[in-house]
Amino acid sequence: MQQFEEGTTLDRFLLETMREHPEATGQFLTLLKQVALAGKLVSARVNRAGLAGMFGATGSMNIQGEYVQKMDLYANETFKRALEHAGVVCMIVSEEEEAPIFVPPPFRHGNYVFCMDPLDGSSNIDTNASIGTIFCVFRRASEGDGQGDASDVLRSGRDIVAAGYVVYGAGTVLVLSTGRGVQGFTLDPTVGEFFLSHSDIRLGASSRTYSCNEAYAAQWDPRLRAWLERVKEPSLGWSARYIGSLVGDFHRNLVKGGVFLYPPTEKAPKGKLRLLYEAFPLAYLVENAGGAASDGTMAILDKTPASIHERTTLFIGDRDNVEEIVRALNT
Ligand code: P6P
Repeated sequence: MQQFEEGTTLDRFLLETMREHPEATGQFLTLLKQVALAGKLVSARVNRAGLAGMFGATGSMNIQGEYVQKMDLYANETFKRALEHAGVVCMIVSEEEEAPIFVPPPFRHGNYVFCMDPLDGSSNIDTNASIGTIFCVFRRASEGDGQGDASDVLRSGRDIVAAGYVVYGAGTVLVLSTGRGVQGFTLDPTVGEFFLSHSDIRLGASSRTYSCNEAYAAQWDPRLRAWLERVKEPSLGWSARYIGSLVGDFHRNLVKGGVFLYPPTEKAPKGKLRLLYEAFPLAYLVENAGGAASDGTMAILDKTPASIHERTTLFIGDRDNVEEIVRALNT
């Protein structure tokens, strides 16, 4: 794959990458550019949420039974509009909407399906912790050129053609993979452009950092508790890092190494995180960066959701660490 020097714009990177696909119609390129546009708009609003009366909850609850933050709604609408107006999708699935979203007239349908958590970790907005938009893209599987159907999203994670996230933190970074490695682009808000800042993100084989909410450890499988106690042996030199915002925790682990765990709990017996628009995208990224993602029995990307808001257990990060956890759970 062509190497790009840091400072390359996202647009040039996408154009050069698409040149490697002569059959490309330009819809894929347009889709990713629209994601970047929506990311810029959400970034601007997140960065002044406290000034624009955008802190706090709306008072309503979403399908997940979580209080919807004002910024959740803004992010959801911004990404929907950016994708619907561009004629590149035949359906959108959002954490914020119970049913799939179909492209309204007069906008055209496109060849792709977009699945997103528009603003993950949004309960952290008022604390200024990193939050983010997580997404993955499928080519449509359904016939015809009208709206999509269940076959377009209730499918294996191996069908994903692109995935990424926009993390709104100290800076705004778009991390993206189209199947050829993982690249990171940092937004320069003074010029409104994403520039290549992480040209080839690769995970090491293992790390000594774990991310989990240890308050729930008493509810875990005892074999997992035993693994956690083993890594706490002082001579091993492990450390713990946990923000409670999936994108923030994942981005740190992707850039510096680490393994994230969200096992089943009494409150979330199938795990808390959603398969289609949280675990799938991050699993696609981590595998393209040399890492691994599992639900404790199988690779996340080998799963097929039975419903669009299906939850899953998630172990994700450096390959050796994930494999060690899976072994511990299967002995
Ligand atoms: P807990 C945020 O609400 C979220 O969905 C993820 O971003 C985060 O990883 C997880 O929940 C945190 O869950 O139970 O530790 O508060």
